[in-house]
Amino acid sequence: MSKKKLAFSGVQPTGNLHLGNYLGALKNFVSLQKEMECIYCVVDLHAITVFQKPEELRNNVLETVASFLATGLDSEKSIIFNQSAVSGHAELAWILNCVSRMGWLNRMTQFKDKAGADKEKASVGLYIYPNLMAADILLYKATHVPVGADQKQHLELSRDIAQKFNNDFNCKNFFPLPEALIPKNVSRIMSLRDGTKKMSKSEESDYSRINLKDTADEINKKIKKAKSDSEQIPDNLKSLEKKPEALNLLNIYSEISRNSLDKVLIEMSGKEYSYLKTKLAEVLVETIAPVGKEIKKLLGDRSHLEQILKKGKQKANIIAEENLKNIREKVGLI
Ligand code: AQP
Repeated sequence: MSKKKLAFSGVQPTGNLHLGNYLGALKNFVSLQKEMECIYCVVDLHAITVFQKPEELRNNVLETVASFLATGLDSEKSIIFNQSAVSGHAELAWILNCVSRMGWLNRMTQFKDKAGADKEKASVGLYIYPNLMAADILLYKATHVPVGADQKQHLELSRDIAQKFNNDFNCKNFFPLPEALIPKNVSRIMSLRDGTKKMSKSEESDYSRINLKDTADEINKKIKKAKSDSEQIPDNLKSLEKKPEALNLLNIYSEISRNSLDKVLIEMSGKEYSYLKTKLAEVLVETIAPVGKEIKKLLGDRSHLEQILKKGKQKANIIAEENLKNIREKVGLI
């Protein structure tokens, strides 16, 4: 087995990227560039498992690339491309559909959440989404996958699929078992309106999230309106157990201000949440508003973004084709 470390991760072009995507995934993408070869993919085939308007999808792909660059990804260091441009993703997904088991997919909680009450009406693509995710990762024989906590179950499935493929085709260690890299305290940033739901692009209320494109004014307004708590800030985590909104704000402040949660609790204990909100808005404006400006600037030159995708596609395709050749051979495809 090759010992080379390789990171792969994907982001769906389904709307404005937000603080959850940034803290849960993108921030890690950037730091990994110093440690290993990295492949970051705009997963448009995943996006269409739920209907997307074609024109919006095209724009969202470019906007996701702009967000990658604005948060610090370097297209010289990392391979940046869109999933549908490398057909090997779809081909390997089909092969893995035949390796993966119905029982495994039936346990996936994201399908249950996204399909909602009427599962009969969900697309087949949404159901087999985790197999495509396994194909994304295994196509490059990635060893590390930086993701938020919501993707943990899918990643475990990718490992099971890799293991079963290696067993079925008698090729021990052919696919490395990919390791999830999930940040500790910010693996699941919650909605600003409901601390039991994760911050999400598809949540209807824009006040539930901080978008990377938000202006200083919008950030200030959203943090001011964020749900918190009527009591004073406690000095310990135990007292926050039943206060998910308050804990979420403290967690975000801790991460953005680069102080441990313990230190933040010492700084904040006994104070009103309005004090925390003022401080939080300050650090968020400092960190996120420049990212938003950069995204807007980058979107002014679409051909530059298209060029990055084109170059990334060429590089990704070389690795994918080489691996696919071996995969086809293992499976017995001529
Ligand atoms: N709230 C979150 N906290 C921490 N990490 C998060 N991620 C997403 N939301 C949070 C991580 O961001 C990466 C890209 O996610 P995605 O856009 O591909 O899909 P998603 O997880 O389905 O994100 P959304 O915002 O909830 O999109 P929609 O609304 O379209 O379903 C992943 O690594 C994810 O873990």
